[in-house]
Amino acid sequence: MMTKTNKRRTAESCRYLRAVHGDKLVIPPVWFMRQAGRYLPEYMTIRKENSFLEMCTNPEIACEIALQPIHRFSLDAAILFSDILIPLVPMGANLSFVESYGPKIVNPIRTDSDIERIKEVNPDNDLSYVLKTLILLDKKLPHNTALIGFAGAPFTLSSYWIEGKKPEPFINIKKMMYNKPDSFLKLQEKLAKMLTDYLVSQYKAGADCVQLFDTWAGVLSEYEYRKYNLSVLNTIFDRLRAHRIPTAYFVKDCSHLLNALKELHCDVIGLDWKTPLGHARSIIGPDKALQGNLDPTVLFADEHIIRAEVRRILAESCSNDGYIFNLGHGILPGTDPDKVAIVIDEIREGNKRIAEV
Ligand code: 1CP
Repeated sequence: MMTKTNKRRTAESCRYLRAVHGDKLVIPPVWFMRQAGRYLPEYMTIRKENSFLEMCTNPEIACEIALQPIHRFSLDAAILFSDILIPLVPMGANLSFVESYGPKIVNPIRTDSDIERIKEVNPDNDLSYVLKTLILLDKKLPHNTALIGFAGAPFTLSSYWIEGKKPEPFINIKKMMYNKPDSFLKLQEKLAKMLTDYLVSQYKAGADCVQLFDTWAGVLSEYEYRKYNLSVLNTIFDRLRAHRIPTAYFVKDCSHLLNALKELHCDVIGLDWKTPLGHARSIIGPDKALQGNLDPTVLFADEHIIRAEVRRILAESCSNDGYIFNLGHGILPGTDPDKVAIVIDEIREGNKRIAEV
């Protein structure tokens, strides 16, 4: 059993964890969703020699890639290098990542017997390379840099698995949800069981907090989100809370879901860029930290625009206890790393410059 329970990083040493616990910090902690990967030249150098799956399954390589943005930008948190779809492989998905196409699963889940055939996963055996990556990262990260583990949430994972590819326009998943709700819920429950075990193992291997990415759940109405998603998510968060594991949850296109998100049993809610932070705080209340929400395309604008947008978001968040700066979705391929550095500079140094004037 790969266990690392004495945490090297605590809320005392680590600004990200302080914000997760609800502390108000004058300069908020900052990290970026998808901060390792295709926009970094040092990632592309390793990528030329290896397939994406080789990179995810080799702990030394995965550790090196996760550290690349930390070395370049001194962020407040590192995130495991892996992918949300990786744990579907030991469950039985025949997954590949195809150049200029994205993920492809040639045996999608469509019928009850497909759901019956899903294999139980033992993360310590079946996903040991992920846990080894976390153990390496745990040793190498400075004490003030949090280590975030992650997984995809059940709805988002099943959207890829049922469609077999990038899920838009969500026809097959919604067809199963409407026509065979019991089968759909059975699939969600199997995923929830796997995810709970997987995230507990990630925590024991060294992660300080775990984030569930529910990228596509914004295609559900609030009614559907409550009917098909909320309680499945809360069974995961309740089990993680029983282990005292800090949890974060991100859903894109979430403006219509804020009242439901308030009811999630997690510590941090990540917001997309279309949702005003102040409005989200007024609905979600003071009990959760908020994370977000610069539009990732702002990083393609000129420097003075980027700095003004960062200041606007900081101003919106200033009354927030428990706030973590991030983008409203992942960094886009083609982003100039120097623009990422400008965002960080504005967060950390901008306040001081304004005070000096
Ligand atoms: O070809 C390559 O070089 C691989 C590109 C790549 C990378 C770098 C993929 C394929 N996944 C990843 C890593 C990854 N994915 C990370 C770790 C990197 C980091 O943040 O530092 C994380 C957290 C993810 C999460 C992920 N994967 C999400 C949720 C977050 C989000 O962006 O919404 C999703 C939806 C995926 C699916 C995925 N993985 C990769 C692709 C091309 C896709 C499909 C995206 C789509 O359907 O549009």
